[in-house]
Amino acid sequence: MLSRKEFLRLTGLIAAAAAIRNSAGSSHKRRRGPVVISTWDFGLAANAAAWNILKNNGYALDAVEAGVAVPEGDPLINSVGLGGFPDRDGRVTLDACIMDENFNCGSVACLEHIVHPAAVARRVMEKTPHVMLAGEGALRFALEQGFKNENLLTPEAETAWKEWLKKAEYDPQPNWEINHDTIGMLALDMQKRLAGVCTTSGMAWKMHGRIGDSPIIGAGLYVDGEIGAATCTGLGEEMIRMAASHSVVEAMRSGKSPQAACEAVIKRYYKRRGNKAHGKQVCLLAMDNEGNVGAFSLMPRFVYAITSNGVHEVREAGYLLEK
Ligand code: SD4
Repeated sequence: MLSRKEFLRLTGLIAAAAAIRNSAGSSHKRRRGPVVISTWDFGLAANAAAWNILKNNGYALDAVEAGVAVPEGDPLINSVGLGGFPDRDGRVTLDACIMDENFNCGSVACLEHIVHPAAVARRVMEKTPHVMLAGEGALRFALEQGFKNENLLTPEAETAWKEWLKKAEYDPQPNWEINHDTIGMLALDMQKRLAGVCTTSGMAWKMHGRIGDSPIIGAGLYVDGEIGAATCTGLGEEMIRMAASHSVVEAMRSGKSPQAACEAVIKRYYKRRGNKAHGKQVCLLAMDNEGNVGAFSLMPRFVYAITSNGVHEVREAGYLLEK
């Protein structure tokens, strides 16, 4: 676990990185040893948990599951797991998926009452013949698997929801507003196995039953152990339209670096969506099977956490549009 002092020192790196608008986010140097990256600065604490597994020659899949369990269990994070902001009916519904290096994958969507949806997604992958379970069926499966039924709506989230109800305006904002921030995490272990996970409470005040990109294999997450992996954060509807994570992996397959792949996918999205893309945030994070990483977003302020060689950093990604 990072101490608070260490955390503040690390997050201070954001300011330095922000000065270099388009150069950050890329690393074409070949890395040795394990690497873990995750979306946003809360990824630092998640990476630290994943790193404890990776540095001891652990499995990338175990590392990503353990990593995202940190924000999932943190009631102060309003966009993932416990304490996530609810939908417009006051229900906290979670989306998550997980994928290993060999196309094994599992997913849960619109799951209520379970703090760790990513762990449930892994059970779907390992214990069922299916890839995806949703809603009531996902909850029933989680309970059968021994997960605890808990109230995920914290007093703080309930107060925020009641405040929202006064006007009840549904206005998805880019991610520097507090209403949505997903954690997507990608890891490469010492044996060069790749894995990824994506977990979220989705957009605050969404319609009940709305499912974002985060539990959708190919949209919120995609892993191909022979090529690389990608994950996303931002407005899920936009990521689904462009099959974002799969598109990034396919761009890497065609020879692009992780950075070039993220940039190409964002540019294509913007070219095709034009004005409809304005005001919407779309953020991509990628790693190839050598541990080189890339990140790029449509609009500014996408940051991600990276840990390699035991060094934890937050970097700001390059972006296409000022606003
Ligand atoms: C969703 N993609 O449910 C998620 C939210 C998110 O930064 O990533 N926010 O649309």
